[in-house]
Amino acid sequence: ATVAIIGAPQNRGQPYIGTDRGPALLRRAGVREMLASLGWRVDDRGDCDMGGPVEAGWPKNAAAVEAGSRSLFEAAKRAHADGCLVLALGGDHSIALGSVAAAIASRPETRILWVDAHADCNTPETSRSGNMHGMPLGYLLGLDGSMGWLPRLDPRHLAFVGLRDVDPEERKTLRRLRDDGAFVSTMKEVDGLGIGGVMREALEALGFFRGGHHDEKSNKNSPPLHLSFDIDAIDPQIAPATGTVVRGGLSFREAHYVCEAVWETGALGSMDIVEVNDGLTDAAQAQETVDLAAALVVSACGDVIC
Ligand code: DIR
Ligand code: MN
Ligand code: MN
Ligand code: MN
Repeated sequence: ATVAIIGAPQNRGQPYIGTDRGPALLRRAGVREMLASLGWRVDDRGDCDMGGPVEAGWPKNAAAVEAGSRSLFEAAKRAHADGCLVLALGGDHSIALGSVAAAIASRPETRILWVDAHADCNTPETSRSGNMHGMPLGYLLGLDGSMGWLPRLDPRHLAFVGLRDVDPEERKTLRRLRDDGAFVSTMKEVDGLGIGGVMREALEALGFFRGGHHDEKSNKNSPPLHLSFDIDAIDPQIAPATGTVVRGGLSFREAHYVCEAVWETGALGSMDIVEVNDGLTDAAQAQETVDLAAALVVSACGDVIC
């Protein structure tokens, strides 16, 4: 089986320089070699063009973010058409506009697992920051118009894990999404149920059996799963090198468990790893975060002990 790696060095979806270095940092951390040693054929398709310069306006850098996401959309669709597991290396989370859209356009039943401290379902209207990395789900769900080329994400195909920093308007949106069939969980559920319980509920809500591909109850005919992993879902003590740190996040093991549980569905079709930024901490903290991000990718791609 082949994993296609696509770099999406976007920083225009949020205020800091540095997320654009994510793809290079993850490659340097050895993602490709680690995936190869798991038995994957690794097809690194290089980086997409992330669009033009910083612009004024609302939302901020709308043209560059849309253009960048659209070039990832096209590249990811080609990789899906080639039958690859599609791995998008961010970049800020605005790139999910492209990667999630490509997954849905390629296979409309795709389920989305959104692992993040944030709900990223603002719209230009509800956003207080104007930063588009807080809006990809708003656009994908069509909450306030959309973009002409974006396919529509069905809220019943969406699950959140790790939430803890959600704007007031987004809270209303989350309640509506939950009424419309999305699975919404926060760090409170991780505390209450443990990460095992949360992942079981999330994957069941999306229609998967946990551990299915080892069991008779197989996920063979299940829809594909897209994992969109924002590194800020993890506690900043463990993953400090990111732009919007929020205390009280996933532990090292909880983050790995999420990825292991995703792998064990046997349904992983695509993944994003986003929001790593080595420009905001000292070098050692940055490297720890990069190495963790790389390890999580490998975990989701089958690095299970037995
Ligand atoms: C906030 C922060 N909800 C916003 N979002 C972040 O700007 O819309 N997402 N940091 O990762
Ligand atoms: Mn995010
Ligand atoms: Mn459906
Ligand atoms: Mn986030």
